[in-house]
Amino acid sequence: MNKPLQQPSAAALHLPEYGHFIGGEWVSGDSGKTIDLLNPANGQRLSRIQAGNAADAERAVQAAAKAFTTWGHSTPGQRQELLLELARRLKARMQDFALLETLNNGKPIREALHFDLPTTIAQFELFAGAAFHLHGQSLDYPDAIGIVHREPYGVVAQIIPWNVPLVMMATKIAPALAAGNTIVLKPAETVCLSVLEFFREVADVLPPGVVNVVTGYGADVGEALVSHPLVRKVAFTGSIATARRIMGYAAANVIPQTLELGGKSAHIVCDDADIDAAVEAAALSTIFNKGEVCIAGTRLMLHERIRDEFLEKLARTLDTVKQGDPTDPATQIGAQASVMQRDKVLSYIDIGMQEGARVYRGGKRASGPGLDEGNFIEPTILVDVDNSMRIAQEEIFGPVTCAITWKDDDEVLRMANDSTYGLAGGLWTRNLTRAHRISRAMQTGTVWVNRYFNLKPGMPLGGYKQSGFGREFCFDILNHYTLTKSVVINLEEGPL
Ligand code: TXE
Repeated sequence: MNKPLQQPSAAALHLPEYGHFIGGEWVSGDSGKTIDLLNPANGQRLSRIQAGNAADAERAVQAAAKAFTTWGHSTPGQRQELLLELARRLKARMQDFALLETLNNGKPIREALHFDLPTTIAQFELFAGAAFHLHGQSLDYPDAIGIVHREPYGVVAQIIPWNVPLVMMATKIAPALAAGNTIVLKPAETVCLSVLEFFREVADVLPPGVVNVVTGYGADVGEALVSHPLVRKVAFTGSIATARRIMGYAAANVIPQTLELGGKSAHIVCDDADIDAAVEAAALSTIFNKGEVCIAGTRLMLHERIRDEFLEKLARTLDTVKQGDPTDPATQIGAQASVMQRDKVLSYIDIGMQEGARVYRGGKRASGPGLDEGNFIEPTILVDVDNSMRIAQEEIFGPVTCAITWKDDDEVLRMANDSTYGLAGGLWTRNLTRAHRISRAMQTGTVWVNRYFNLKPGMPLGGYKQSGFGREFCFDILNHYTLTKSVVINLEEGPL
């Protein structure tokens, strides 16, 4: 981990100005306008992308619709081979892709290399395996045979955010491709360098039009895509506010959606927990991807008997965290992905102070050599937090952990479930009965017991309540990218 990496510099990668990727070709946008992609660690421009509009979205949807006439009849073997080749191409240039993710998003290179890239590759490998397992069904009746076919939808629109762009891209396109759909993908306008470079890398292996990428602002491209009459399904990861808009656009053609909308996850530490391990997990949950993580355990619920010891150890751990140049392999926390996101996080810390919370560690912009030009925020612990405060109810999406104290299991469960979100959660206890009882009662899509962020390929990930619907990272998502068709063949001869 501490060995210096042989990284090419951004300049050595010869980053072009990226066009839209439509019908297998790189094309300029209709508007002629571009958007700068920035390095959040120093504000410097890395590249430019097209500021797309409805005309670009139209072109991309038409290309996807045309491609579906053949890709919709592809064999499982063709789909499996394509997905494996996408994984191979990522592996072959792993360090380049990790570097691009780091440069544009601000995440530490060690995370890009050891989390983002392996997780992205795993999605392609997982769904390559699934291509042969889209089974239909047959049902026998005395007078008929019923066949349930499983068919792709057709053109799917997928809109992804900026926090883990490669992971999001793979999570969306791998199952949709495995199921035989064609795709128009819209990455986030602030962070999409790695995704565009990935399509440059794989342009020669993707049949034209099977995956199209249109860049630009959500309102300009997103609405046109989601409300297009040829689009049969939408998948989105982002904010609840934008999801509500997307649900509105999708209503025009009554099309289904898969939505992953963030969280405010409870990370519960009982008085019988392995404290040191839980402290490590809480520290990681605070700093991982600078807190721009939908599944982070941002509501740290500490039993009153261990609260003081826990906070002291957590603060000491965060004091040792190395913050700075995200491309340095020793860096553990980088820069917030955009100025907007940095300011949002700082404004929530202010809101917390007004609500009566107290800063226990951090609480402001990080300063010092190499930090002043970037969007760096100190790892922050807020204490005296009540679960009803805005800082405990709303997604801050930064390196800010809100500590809440509790006395008994019923109380902590009430608080954990008192949230409009329900994406993930954590629980630390050595008592097996308590582990089962509390995890079963938590209203959330995932609960990790005695290790946070314990993501396993194949385990469903998705939300309860306003964290959205649909389960990704697992074969269940294939049901979201396919329709069933029931064919009933009569076996009786003669008139009724
Ligand atoms: O999200 P948006 P933003 C949360 C997190 C963050 C907040 C705001 O709390 O601070 O959302 O982030 C596209 N029609 N999450 O403003 O707007 C947009 O271009 C169609 C949680 O970046 O939801 C981008 O591609 N598309 C989260 C994508 O939606 C539209 C990850 C996400 O942007 C659109 C990110 C429109 N009208 C943010 N407007 C998670 N669940 O992990 C925007 N978009």
